[in-house]
Amino acid sequence: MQIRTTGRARDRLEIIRPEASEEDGTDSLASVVRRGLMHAPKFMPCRFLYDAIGSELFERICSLPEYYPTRTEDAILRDWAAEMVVGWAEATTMIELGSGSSTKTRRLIEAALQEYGRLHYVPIDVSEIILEQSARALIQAYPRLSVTGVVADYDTALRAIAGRFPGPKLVVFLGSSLGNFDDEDAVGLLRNLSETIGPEDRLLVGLDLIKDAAVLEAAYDDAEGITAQFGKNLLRRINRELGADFDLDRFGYRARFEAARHRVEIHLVSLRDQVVTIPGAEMVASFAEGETIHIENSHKYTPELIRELASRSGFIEEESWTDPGNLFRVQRWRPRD
Ligand code: AVJ
Repeated sequence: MQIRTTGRARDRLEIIRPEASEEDGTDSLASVVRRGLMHAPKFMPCRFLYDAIGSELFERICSLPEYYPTRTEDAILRDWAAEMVVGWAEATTMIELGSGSSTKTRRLIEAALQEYGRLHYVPIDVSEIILEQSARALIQAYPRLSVTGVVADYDTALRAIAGRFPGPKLVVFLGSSLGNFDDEDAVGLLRNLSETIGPEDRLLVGLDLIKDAAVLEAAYDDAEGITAQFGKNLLRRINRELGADFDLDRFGYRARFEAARHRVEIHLVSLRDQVVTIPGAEMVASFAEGETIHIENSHKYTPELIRELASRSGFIEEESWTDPGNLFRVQRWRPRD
């Protein structure tokens, strides 16, 4: 479908829902629960944290006093967005991985509209409701903006849009979202990208920097307990969707910075010996007191680690921007020729 870059708002919006291919294995919750809870040690992939309630809790996390990444990155974008989007002769397509509510991205959208007069924006997110709401708000707010929203996981989405948008592209990957991936998976995803985009295209990545462990741990275990709720919501989701009988009061929450692995590791901790029945996954899970489910990793970087990641993934760092406190870093990469 061809969409127009001016005119009535609804003519400037399309939403596509590409099917995941078999090999992308967007596994069902049941199969992931079986695999993860039978494994020793127990684990769950963090993408299951984001159901409707989880996405809402994450939005709340973003404005917590302890959770500095969102507002710090936003301040960097506020100060430098104009520099981040320059370098092309014509209007770019801006592709965003994990767009969420696109709040911070408005800085980049406004800067690009200023620079090129128009912009095509391609937000990619697994959450259809959030994607659609924010896309509607954006086209209402900016008459020279057109949007193709892609409801899919990253690999599926990138495959679906490959070759679809001619002209220069800026791919943005903000909020330290890449930090959820283990090193090898991050390199895999970035390599896929470096094969999709051309020599003139650029990648803008926001990553969280290594700092004092107490600051990092507070950011993932806030005083109000919102982040703990976000983690424990996974159990509530398994109860609801798979008919399980997790008692949330019998699980604690733990976030620790593991310096050697340069990441914050997040676990749910069984507060006693207990047995949980999960009919939808056709299993029973036993927990010893103190046993954990590893639910998330949030990787932290140094500038050297970031350059190393770029290089292993087929990119070269072109420019970078940090805040005065050196908490967070946004960098622009170009494909290595
Ligand atoms: C969405 C991966 C950027 O790691 O900081 C925040 C997720 N988890 N608090 C992060 C998260 C708990 C967040 N990312």
